[in-house]
Amino acid sequence: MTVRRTSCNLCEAICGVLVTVENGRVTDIRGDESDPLSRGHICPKAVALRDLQDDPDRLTTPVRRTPDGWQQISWEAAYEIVVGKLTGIQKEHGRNAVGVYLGNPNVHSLGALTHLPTMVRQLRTRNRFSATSIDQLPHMLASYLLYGHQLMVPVPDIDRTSYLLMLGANPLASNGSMMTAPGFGTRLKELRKRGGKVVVVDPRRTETAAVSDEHHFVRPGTDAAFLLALIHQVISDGHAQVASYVDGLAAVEAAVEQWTPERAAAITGIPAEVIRRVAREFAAAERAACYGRVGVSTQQFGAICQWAIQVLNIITGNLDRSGGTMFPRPAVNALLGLGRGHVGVWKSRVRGLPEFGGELPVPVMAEEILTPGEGQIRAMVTVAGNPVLSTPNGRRLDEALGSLDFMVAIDPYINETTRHADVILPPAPPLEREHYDIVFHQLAVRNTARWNDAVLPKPDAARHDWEIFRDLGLALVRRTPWSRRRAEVTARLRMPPRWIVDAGLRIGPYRLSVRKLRRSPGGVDLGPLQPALPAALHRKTKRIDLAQRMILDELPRLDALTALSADELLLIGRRHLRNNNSWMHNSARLVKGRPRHQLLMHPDDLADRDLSDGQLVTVTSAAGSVAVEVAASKDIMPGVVSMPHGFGHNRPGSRLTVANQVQGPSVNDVTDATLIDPVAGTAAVNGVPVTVTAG
Ligand SMILES: Nc1nc2c(c(=O)[nH]1)N[C@H]1C(S)=C(S)[C@@H](COP(=O)(O)OP(=O)(O)OC[C@H]3O[C@@H](n4cnc5c(=O)[nH]c(N)nc54)[C@H](O)[C@@H]3O)O[C@H]1N2
Ligand SMILES: Nc1nc2c(c(=O)[nH]1)N[C@H]1C(S)=C(S)[C@@H](COP(=O)(O)OP(=O)(O)OC[C@H]3O[C@@H](n4cnc5c(=O)[nH]c(N)nc54)[C@H](O)[C@@H]3O)O[C@H]1N2
Ligand code: SF4
Ligand SMILES: [Mo]
Repeated sequence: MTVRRTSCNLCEAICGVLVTVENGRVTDIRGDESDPLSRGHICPKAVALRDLQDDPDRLTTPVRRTPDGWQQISWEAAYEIVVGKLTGIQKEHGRNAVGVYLGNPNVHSLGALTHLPTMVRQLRTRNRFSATSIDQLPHMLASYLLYGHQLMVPVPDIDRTSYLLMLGANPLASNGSMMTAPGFGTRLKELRKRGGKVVVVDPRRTETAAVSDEHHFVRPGTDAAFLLALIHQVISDGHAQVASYVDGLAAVEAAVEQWTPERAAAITGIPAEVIRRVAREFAAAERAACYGRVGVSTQQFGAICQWAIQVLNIITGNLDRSGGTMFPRPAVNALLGLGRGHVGVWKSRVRGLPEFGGELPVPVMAEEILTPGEGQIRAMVTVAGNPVLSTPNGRRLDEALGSLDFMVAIDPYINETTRHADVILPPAPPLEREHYDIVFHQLAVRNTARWNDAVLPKPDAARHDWEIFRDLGLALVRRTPWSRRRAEVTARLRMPPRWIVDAGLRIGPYRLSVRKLRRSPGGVDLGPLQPALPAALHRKTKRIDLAQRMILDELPRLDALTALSADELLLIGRRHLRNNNSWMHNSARLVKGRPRHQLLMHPDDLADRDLSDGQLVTVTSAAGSVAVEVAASKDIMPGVVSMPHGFGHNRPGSRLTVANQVQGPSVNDVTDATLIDPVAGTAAVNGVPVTVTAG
């Protein structure tokens, strides 16, 4: 029996874990007390890491779809089919005829971060998509506009703050996002024990709201009005003061002039006196941080919300000071590996939505496959993604994937999306990989660093994800004429992830190396976050301009928001501690307990429609409808219903062993691909108008 150390990579909290291995099999997983960031915390998902390892559903060799079913093939044969098909289709129909979707688990895998972008670049297609545009795109846009780099994202310094204002986030279920703060519940307790205050704004009284000082219901999709009114109040109270490197306050003042707390109250449902008081408390707090996540990103005013959150922190002097919102300084600078960003350099073919950072927004993916004409997508590459369940109007995408000439999925499972693939290439599971977290140290509430050796050996016949990207990338680049670029790409693809991390550590601010980190397998503490502005800004001027035209020009759109009405019903999402997006529903250990896919609805809304708790109802939007059990809940705002995403495993051909508890429908069969935030095309899956009827 041996105990090995690694980190859990299933969410953004990157908890250190101790894995007990007996005779080559995992027998126990627990928290690693010596990790300076997670301090021993884990959640139930970590324990399911062993299920991924031993999962009978998991593919261990490439497979090819044939008329007689799935057939195992060798890696070499698989690569030959994939590269032959992709290059053939591009030759005939142009480069953009191949589309790519990169899903969430890629940001949790070192090998995907080091090798996937290089492989994708060899396809030279503009039809690139990822989970970003149904997730954190508004954060990245705000960071790009204000700080000059899409990944220069400040995080709330929750270990030192005295006032945390949280919108559209439920870290007690999600374990935190765009904010790596393992053991968030404990950190929240510590905050309140210090005399600090936590205020939650959410259309549902969430698990996080339940352990906070205050919770306010907000009508979905209207947070922008609330935030602009906070800014209005701070400025009109004379409490706004900006650092010497900040411009544009006068323009912001003019832009929010009409946004009085009274006007915002009528739209949001949050009383004017509460808005006024929260603004004053926030401005007066010794150290305050405003933070907003999925609920204020994947909605129609997501970009305005994320900009306004930054503005509120900046004008109250809380950006870049301890206890406010701060920029982490990780041992490997993730900003170097990714461009600063750009927006609107090209547009999607059918709807004309802008690219951001080289990607088009996911709400246009299905139409780009289904609409004939030059530039139509005829082949797809999906990597660690299940967009049939994860993106709006999933049924249409499902149909679109079925119409392709060719599809390859790099994924360990045959699921709702990958069942459409002609070839599936399964990577080795997380416990067989080495890991350094390039992305989430960049978003962590404390500077730490940790290298993980693989816990278990990879069988010889298996391939790591980076080896798959390397081999595909090499095969693609080999088909191009010799050039210096080709030589550089070849060298980069051949470099193992460990070398890339080592180089990043050596040139990083702490001059570390993989060898040094391996001496402290629980991780090293690099201390609390430090002020970094204005030097760290990715702008030559070293100045921040609040008056961003892209945002200010969009504010008049808010005029269309009407006062709350009694007969509207808006659908929002939710997460549960024991679910993980669209996968892991085949882990018996995780799904045990009561079903949790129900539509939550306020008892008054049920009564108004003669519906009763537990009954089967139909939820209908402009995009489609699903049948689901309804559960009465006083914790949801009247006029709002909530359903989690990632369910809908009942599609034919999916090969997952899914228990009865997780047989709910996919909420994204109801969400609408035409509902977007037009600023950057982010999918608005929160605040979808629906009706709920019996049956
Ligand atoms: N309505 C609604 N929809 C949402 C959301 C919402 O709140 N509401 N949330 C959105 C958000 S924030 C996100 S991030 C997306 C997530 O949606 P996706 O990008 O689809 O990501 P997952 O659902 O995590 O999909 C995981 C896929 O990756 C595969 N996989 C797991 N591990 C690995 C691995 O190590 N390597 C490879 N190659 N594959 C792996 C799984 O088998 C599965 O196919 O969903 C979005 N969809
Ligand atoms: N257990 C678990 N953990 C996860 C995941 C998971 O699937 N399961 N997914 C991971 C991923 S990919 C991500 S991106 C993160 C997300 O992390 P979080 O953003 O913390 O996740 P959610 O629980 O979806 O919280 C969103 C909240 O927004 C609220 N909301 C919806 N609409 C609105 C609105 O219009 N205004 C306001 N103010 N609130 C609104 C919802 O009620 C919900 O409470 O979680 C990550 N962690
Ligand atoms: S919170 Fe849970 S899922 Fe997230 S990293 Fe920690 S143990 Fe893993
Ligand atoms: Mo996400």
